[in-house]
Amino acid sequence: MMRVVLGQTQDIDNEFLSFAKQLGLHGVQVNTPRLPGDGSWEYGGIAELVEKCASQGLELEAIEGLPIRFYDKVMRGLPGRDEQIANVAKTIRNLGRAGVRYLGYHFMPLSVWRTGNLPSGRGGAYVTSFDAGQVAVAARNGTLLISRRDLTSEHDSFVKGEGLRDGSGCRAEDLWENYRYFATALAPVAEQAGVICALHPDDPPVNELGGFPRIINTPPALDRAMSIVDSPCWQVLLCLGSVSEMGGEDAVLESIRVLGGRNKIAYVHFRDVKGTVPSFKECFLGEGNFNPMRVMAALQDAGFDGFVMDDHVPAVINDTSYHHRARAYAVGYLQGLIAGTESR
Ligand SMILES: [Mn+2]
Repeated sequence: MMRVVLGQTQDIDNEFLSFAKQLGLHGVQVNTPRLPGDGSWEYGGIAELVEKCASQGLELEAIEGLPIRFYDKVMRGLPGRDEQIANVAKTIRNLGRAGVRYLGYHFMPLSVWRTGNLPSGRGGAYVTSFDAGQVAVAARNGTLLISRRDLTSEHDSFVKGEGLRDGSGCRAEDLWENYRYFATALAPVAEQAGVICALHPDDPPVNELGGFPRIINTPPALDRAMSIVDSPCWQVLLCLGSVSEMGGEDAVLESIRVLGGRNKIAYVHFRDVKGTVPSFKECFLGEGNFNPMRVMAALQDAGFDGFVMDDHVPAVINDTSYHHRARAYAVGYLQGLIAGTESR
């Protein structure tokens, strides 16, 4: 049975857990938690988080957002990558031992970029946007938004920056080779630990940003990434927002059909945008590129029976930095979709 999980917080406290219970949920996710450990997360810190959730009757379903500094050399193929891989393996084993089933990660050393955050959403809601044609200007003006949860202490994960430049000369095929190295080393560890490593697609899914290639940027690329190792513990964190940015509803339905058919959907970020690369902006569910009901039905028809969750949400009036109001709207929307889908 599909279910909804609440997440995208960096800190799990009792208020967050109460909010999840008030929304009628049984599980939560945490993104880039501040856990003890240098280069890896220690068992004790993970177990404490799991216990904190369990004490409120909630399951910690997933941890995502492996800090970029844990595996930047792996992504870039630099000396020191084997040491980082050994540390990621340690993290995976600690997660498994603590009973966390999913580790979400991405393969973008330069992270998520946006060129705008304006009250241009429905009713004046603040939404972020990306326009490839604006990147150079935003970088020059210092208004480029770069998501670095590992560097900020705010719920809003974006930091303003002049844009990162990468002069390593890494080409797309080099990055694919680095991904192959990463996957080949860690899939067996994940299997042994009983943890599913879940790859988040690139956001924005363009070919290059800051002089560095992006490779997980089309539905076939996701399929390719899943063909590198043959392991039930190597799956996709299907961010529908990122896939919608690639090609709207067609891309979303294709990825659900192809990945779902291979049992490669770990869990789902259920959000949408208006427009596709090179230019899109975020929005509320139901006004974006895809029909949410068709997409939820496609997930069910593909045999997916895991969890879907909130991701980025527009900022509405008087909301908190965590966006409780907008998240409650998204969660309620998803619960309604699931109820509707299952009563077909
Ligand atoms: Mn996402």
